Amino acid sequence: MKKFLVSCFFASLLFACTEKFPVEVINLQCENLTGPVIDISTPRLSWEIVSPGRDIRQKFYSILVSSSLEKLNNDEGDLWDIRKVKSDNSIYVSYEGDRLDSRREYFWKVKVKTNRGESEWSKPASWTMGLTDSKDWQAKWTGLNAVSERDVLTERKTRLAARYFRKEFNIPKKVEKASMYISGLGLYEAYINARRTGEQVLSPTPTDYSKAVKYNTFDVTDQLNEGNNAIGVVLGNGRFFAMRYKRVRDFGFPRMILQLEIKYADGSSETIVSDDSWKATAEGPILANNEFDGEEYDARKEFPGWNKAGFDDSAWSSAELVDAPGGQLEAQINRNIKVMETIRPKSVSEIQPGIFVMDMGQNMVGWLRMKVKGEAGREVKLRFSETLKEDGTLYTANLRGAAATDIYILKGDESETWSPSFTYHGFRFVEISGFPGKPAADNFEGLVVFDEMEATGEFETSDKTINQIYQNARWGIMGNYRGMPTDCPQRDERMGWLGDRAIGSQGESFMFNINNLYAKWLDDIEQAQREDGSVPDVAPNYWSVYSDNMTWPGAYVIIANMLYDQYGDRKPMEKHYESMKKWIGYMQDKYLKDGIMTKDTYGDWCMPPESPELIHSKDPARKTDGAVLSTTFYYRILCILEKFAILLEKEEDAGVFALQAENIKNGFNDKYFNKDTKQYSNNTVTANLLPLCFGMVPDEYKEGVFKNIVDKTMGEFKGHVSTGLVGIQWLMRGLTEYERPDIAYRIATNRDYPSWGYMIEKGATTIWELWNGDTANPEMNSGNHVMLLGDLIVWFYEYLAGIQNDPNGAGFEEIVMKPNPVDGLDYVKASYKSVRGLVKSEWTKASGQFTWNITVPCNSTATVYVPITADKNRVTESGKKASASKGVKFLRLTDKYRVFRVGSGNYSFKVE
Ligand code: RAM
Repeated sequence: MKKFLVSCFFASLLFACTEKFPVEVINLQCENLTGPVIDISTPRLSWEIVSPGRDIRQKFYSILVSSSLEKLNNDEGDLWDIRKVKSDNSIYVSYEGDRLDSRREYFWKVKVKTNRGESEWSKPASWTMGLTDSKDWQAKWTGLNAVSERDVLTERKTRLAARYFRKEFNIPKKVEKASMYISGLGLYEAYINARRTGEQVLSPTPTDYSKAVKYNTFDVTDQLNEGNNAIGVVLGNGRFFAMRYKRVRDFGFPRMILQLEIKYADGSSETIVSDDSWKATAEGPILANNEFDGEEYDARKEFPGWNKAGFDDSAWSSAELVDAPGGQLEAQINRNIKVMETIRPKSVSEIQPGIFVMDMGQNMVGWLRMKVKGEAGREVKLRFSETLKEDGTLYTANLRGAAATDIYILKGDESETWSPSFTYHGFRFVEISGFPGKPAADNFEGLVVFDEMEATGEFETSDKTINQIYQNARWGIMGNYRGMPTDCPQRDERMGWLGDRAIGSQGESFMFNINNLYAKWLDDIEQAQREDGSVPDVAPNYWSVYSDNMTWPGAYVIIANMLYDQYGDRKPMEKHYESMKKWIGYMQDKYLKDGIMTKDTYGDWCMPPESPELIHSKDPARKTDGAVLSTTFYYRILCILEKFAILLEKEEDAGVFALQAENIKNGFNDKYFNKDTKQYSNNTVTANLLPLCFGMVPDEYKEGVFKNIVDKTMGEFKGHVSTGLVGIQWLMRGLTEYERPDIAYRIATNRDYPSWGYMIEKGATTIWELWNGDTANPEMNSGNHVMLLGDLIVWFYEYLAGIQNDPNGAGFEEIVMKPNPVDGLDYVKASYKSVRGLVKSEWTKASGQFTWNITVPCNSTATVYVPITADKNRVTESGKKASASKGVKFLRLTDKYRVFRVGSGNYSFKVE
């Protein structure tokens, strides 16, 4: 004690004697997941530290990994035992213990020592290894290649009945543990003894099945009985069997691989595998299923008891051994899709005798659950649409070739409840016909489906338009997750377009924990890369679009960068570095001419056109030159690649990228910049904005270039957006960085055309594909696209609330908290669950006083910009002069902010 006091005394000569606080380690994650099944030999472990104290920083960590919970509880880390490792790192610590075996569950815990106290061991967590070796798979790819009578396989249309498979087996003794590994392509539903396995829908996650196939793992111990048992599997088309023969990629008839491993209490084991001993049929109730067209279900064709033991399957044929799809079998670590919410319809009205239109009140993605009672053979038809025509009937022109129709044929039971298995719709309205009697809202429920990812952000302001836009964006974003980010959920497209998600993904990262989903998408992109280096515009490449440009494929690099910045995850950049380099080399060789990246495909896609019915502007004065887009993006991508090369310690590459960037900047400025007018190219907002935001504009011209952006926006466009998908990715941040958050705020709150608020005025509950989505040609006017959000959500969190990962660091280790309290906003409340824990920012402006409560997670520090004005600049924290408050260090004064540095903890600032 005496010794401690003495050292404390000496330490206090340097800084105040360190106060101790309780510290706890929580939220243990392996590969970003709680309790996952993985097949990665060096999984990465992360944890969070919580404490009521301020300025808590990790100094040491200890990790134990054990082969049993018992051992772990006895502090016996028989696989990995590392104690007191001097490190401040609490995320993505690579496992370096003994070899991990297939099928085993591993238990782990963490303990940390911080600058202000030590934690106890955390609660135990675990992960399970999947089948890590291809030899572990004894199961065979099994299918049914026959075409049933109702199947249609023409160029423009495909219709295929679902395939049903069953297998009975006997369990003679007590089961200790049973695990089921399954991949059913395109989609599967599995049952054991009539009970559904897992809650997932539309699974497994979609891939290029010739390159990778994801399997799911379930602990099914509870589903087995002693005696006779049965497994039943239903296969739907998903993205495997082509939804259209023309244009959409086809992988063949549905097939599956399933392995059920049973460990008995007496130590013996047994494995049930998919093979030709199974029985199969395509004559079941799902007559047709197709994500574009819907599902047809004849309840009279159900076979009661088919997924239980004892069913007479003599009419079924033998399942066939089929070719493997070719892709590597891997444990799926991006989450499966699930029914995440249910909503009640708002109204049902009869628009013609026997024809009803139901309004869900929200443009949603998923399907209906219907309760119905009527005579056998009656056909209820459900047609889906996003909007209505003026006469109250469905507007389906924008669905293009997608039939988006479900059909249910009644079996005549007392009460029948049905929802489809292998389709989904993007809809707000449903036309119901054939319903026995009058359907009521009570007969239906809307099941909202998307990838089961943790919601990480909350955002609210005093502005109703902003709040509604945020909600519309949220519905659009979640509705377009389908194991990949899709462009739209309703028409015959639903593809993973790269360009739509470049900066948008950063905004999404505030709302959902998208790390594993986007890491998987980068794999999809890599798998779609051509031998010569070309990266497609769509991945997985169910549509083959290799048009070579910078703005769409560039998302490959931009998203890897987002995963590093937002999550501190180096793996995506490491894993994809070589393919990115190959891609940029390919583009250089083919399209770099005289210092300009010449190739572009889409322009500033979907900018507001000059007349309402147009999809794309024809006016050369409004359109940004393609080479301006591709060259600026090329420059930006070189800068990111240089950053990657530095982080990966590839100095030579870093030098090359830096030099290339410098050259392209000069070439670009020579060709496109007019020093007299301070304009780039034809002076569109996008043409000036991109070089400005990317750092290509010489310092002395920055102001002039920005003035052109302001003049154009406020003059010709009267305070409205004038960009498409490309410019919008930087617009809100660009305006704010150059001190005009008021214009960004105006753009965000406009209610007239073109704006997100205009969409709301016109009844939108999601975000449209086109600014003029209400008047344009229906060929391309989805009501649920997220690409025009650009950097809006990023701006909400980083600039309105002021929660931003410090661009010099990664994963919110250093946080920049810099709100922009624009005139018109009274409050902003936001929270974000970062990889290091909760970050919060809540500010209010009332009676001339600015109050700001913030939370900084343990093991992070924040640079805090407290907004001041000429007459209001006295800053307090928890009632004390801020610079004198504990844990708060004054850094500097700017004309708009008093800047402090704080450690973790809760702070309450006031400016008077
Ligand atoms: C359309 C989609 C998509 C876009 C491409 C270029 O098919 O709307 O969102 O990225 O075009």
